[in-house]
Amino acid sequence: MPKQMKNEETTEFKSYPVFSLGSALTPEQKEFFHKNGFIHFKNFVSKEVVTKMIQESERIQDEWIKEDRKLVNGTPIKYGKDVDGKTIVQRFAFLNQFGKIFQEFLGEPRLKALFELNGAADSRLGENEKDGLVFNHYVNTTDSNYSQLAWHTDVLRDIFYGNKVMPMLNLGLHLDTSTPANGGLRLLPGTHNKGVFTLLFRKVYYLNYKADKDEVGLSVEPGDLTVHDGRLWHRVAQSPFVGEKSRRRVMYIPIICGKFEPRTKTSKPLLYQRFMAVTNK
Ligand SMILES: O=C(O)CCC(=O)C(=O)O
Ligand SMILES: [Fe+2]
Repeated sequence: MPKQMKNEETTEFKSYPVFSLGSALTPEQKEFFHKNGFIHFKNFVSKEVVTKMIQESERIQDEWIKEDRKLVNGTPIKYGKDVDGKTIVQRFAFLNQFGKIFQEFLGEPRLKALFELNGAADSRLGENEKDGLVFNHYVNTTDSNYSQLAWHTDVLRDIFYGNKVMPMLNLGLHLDTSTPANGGLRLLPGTHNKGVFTLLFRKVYYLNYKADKDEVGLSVEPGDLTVHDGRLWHRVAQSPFVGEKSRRRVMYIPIICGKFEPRTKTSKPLLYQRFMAVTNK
């Protein structure tokens, strides 16, 4: 048994309502999000689009491997091994700058309907800021180094730099079927609006992988979209399976506001990203 699995104590998972996103959010959807700090929309893109996105990610992955690419706009790329021993990219950044299908996804008008959940008038997609469109590929192999993530909030970067915590959302487009029994995203509902003490100390950042009795595990299918508040505590649980069954691919794009801080070819890795590179397993 891999040693990390001892943290998987949760056997029953709370259910939560799933919604469908039209051209505007409904009052019920807004209320659910503000209370819980997350929301799940079914079938945001079709299964056919998901298949094309995966193919396109594989084409880009092959290019990056061939050119031995280490950074995109200063953000380190994570490599790992697939079940067959082949080198794969386990975390792509700024993928939207490499494939048309990804840029088209970011242009989907319904994404704009979600800006309202962020509150700020100058909310925008972080297409060329932060890490752009991120693509995570988790798979358990005997030597996989990227199969889980410890408890954290996504706004820690602001805190790390001593900046004011700005409103931020993370949109996740799920590319594989994933149920709580197969690991995946775990959220602690309602921890996004409990003040600075909860934000800083609800868990020990990046070192704690333990299940929480109040955590919610997502049940998603390819094409589903989730939104979580940047201040919401969450983790990625390791799949108890090894091999194909453990595969989980998900893309993230943040909705951000405030000062425009684009990253370019000449950007250097941030201290924070170096820190992440050593704490992420
Ligand atoms: O892979 C996921 O679903 C979440 C990843 C995550 O929380 C992060 O990269 O900050
Ligand atoms: Fe996160």
